[in-house]
Amino acid sequence: RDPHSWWRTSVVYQIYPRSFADSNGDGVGDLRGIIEHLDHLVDLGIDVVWLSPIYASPHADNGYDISDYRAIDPVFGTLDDFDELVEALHLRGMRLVMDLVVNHTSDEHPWFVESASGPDSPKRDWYWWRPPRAGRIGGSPGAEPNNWGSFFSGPAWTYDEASGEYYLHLFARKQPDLNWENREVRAAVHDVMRWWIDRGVDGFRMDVINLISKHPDLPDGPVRSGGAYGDGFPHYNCGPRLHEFLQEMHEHVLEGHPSHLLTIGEMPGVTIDQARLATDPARRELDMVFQFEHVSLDHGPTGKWEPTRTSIDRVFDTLVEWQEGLAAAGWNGLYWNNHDQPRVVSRFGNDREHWHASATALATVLHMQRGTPFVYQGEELGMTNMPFSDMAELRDIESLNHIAEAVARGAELDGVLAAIRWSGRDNARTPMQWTHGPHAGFTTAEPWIGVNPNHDRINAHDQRGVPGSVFEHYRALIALRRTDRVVSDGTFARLTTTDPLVVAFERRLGDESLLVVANLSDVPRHAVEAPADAVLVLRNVLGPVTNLLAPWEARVHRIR
Ligand code: ISL
Repeated sequence: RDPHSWWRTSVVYQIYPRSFADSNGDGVGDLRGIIEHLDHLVDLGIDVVWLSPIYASPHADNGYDISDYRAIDPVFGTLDDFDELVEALHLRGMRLVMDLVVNHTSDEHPWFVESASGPDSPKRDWYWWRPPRAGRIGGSPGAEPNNWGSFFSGPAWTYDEASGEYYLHLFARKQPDLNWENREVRAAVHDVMRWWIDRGVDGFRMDVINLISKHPDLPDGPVRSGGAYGDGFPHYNCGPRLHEFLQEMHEHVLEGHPSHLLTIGEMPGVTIDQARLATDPARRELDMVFQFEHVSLDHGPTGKWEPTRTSIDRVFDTLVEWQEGLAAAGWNGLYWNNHDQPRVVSRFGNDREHWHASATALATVLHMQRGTPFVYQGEELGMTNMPFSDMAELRDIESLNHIAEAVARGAELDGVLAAIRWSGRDNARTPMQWTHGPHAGFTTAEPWIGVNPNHDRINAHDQRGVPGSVFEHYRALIALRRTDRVVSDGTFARLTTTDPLVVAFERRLGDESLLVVANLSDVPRHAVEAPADAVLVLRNVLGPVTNLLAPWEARVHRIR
């Protein structure tokens, strides 16, 4: 096979280092903790590890605010630890993908410090500085250069007294946006990428890369009734020069590498058409993107803090649209979870009565699709959302800012907390559950965020090598992708069913095919019949195979 398309048969495991494993007893996960647990990834059959940011950072947003792109934050270890990790992964046949966070830096990055030193700074133009709105006094309410809100509450602008100007930050005020219009900025990013490639990394997951090209006029966005800010999204999502910037990066940094550097663009809000443009190999931009449609269906009209129930068949419909939309050109990044999303078994499954079956059914439906599956740490154990009961247990800046803003607006704290329990990012960030012992075996100290009390029944120790466990089901799914080319290369076709909660699809390559059938509900339902000569290759529940599917039963049949 073509050595350049290794990524088409790979499964990626995302590590959120802060919450994975603490080796030095300070309550925070670190690089040596990862090195000590590589056997877990080997057992699972992982090909690629994606590390959330480990660079020097003030940690306003847990490392997505970088103050030095060429240094490891001491809380995670040293460059020596990093080199050792790369070597250890490569030795085991795994690759490493780094998080590239270059839509913004930390406000403590020397580039921004220099830029903020005054309007004459040679780096002034590296960020988006603008005077107050005409006729307004800087720093007064409504004087911001435009009406955009930040993703993390409040306006997208912060006033700088010294220069009398504002700087743009689509995220927290400690995350100023880089100005990609400036070619020096792009060259500096390319340099950072080359530096890590020279150190042996195998690719990049690019944070909110669809936001790097802003409409240079920064126009106001529409304000929804009752809303405090305008929606700037149309002016910076997949902006005018996005594809040019991605092609330039490809040409200057990625092309000509002896193997193939894996690139994954995180693109909240991206449409199928935009994703196809970004991932069509002929256009030389990215290998795949993370889209967000299927994880936005339970957001209400004002977003994630107004969660609504969605039905799982809508979620599946959406994934099918992406399968079909990227079938001819482009490639899907497949995921249920990451460090920003609530846990899938709690969100779309049933983490009470059907915890095991729903976790494994959802895994089956995702992993049998065409694309590259991502497993987020703990997902392979069926880790669940956290029963946060008090604000003091939360750590995420997005949630904390939202509470402050909502309460100031007069909202009841209980209602706000209920929404956070459903949608909050800290659900994904509780420590990895290694054992049923103290702190789930994550640390010997007080962990930086509380451990989920259910680690007494959900943990790696009780699942690895135990037939029928969630872990072993993930292992089997990953193994099937390795051994069966129809899983990686086959076409995808949805099969119509009379029952919307029973989903079915076929993967086909030449005259081999797989039939995937799943009951995505809490009650038994009629199965889609497989041909008489079909062989059952994978199933997530025990008991005789009948024409009824048990609650959340999933079956994979091979048909020749
Ligand atoms: O979870 C979200 C907020 O509701 C998402 O919109 C998220 O902010 C978005 O997916 C971008 O995420 C990435 O960039 C952020 C960082 O906080 C996230 O952790 C990261 O994955 C800013 O760097």
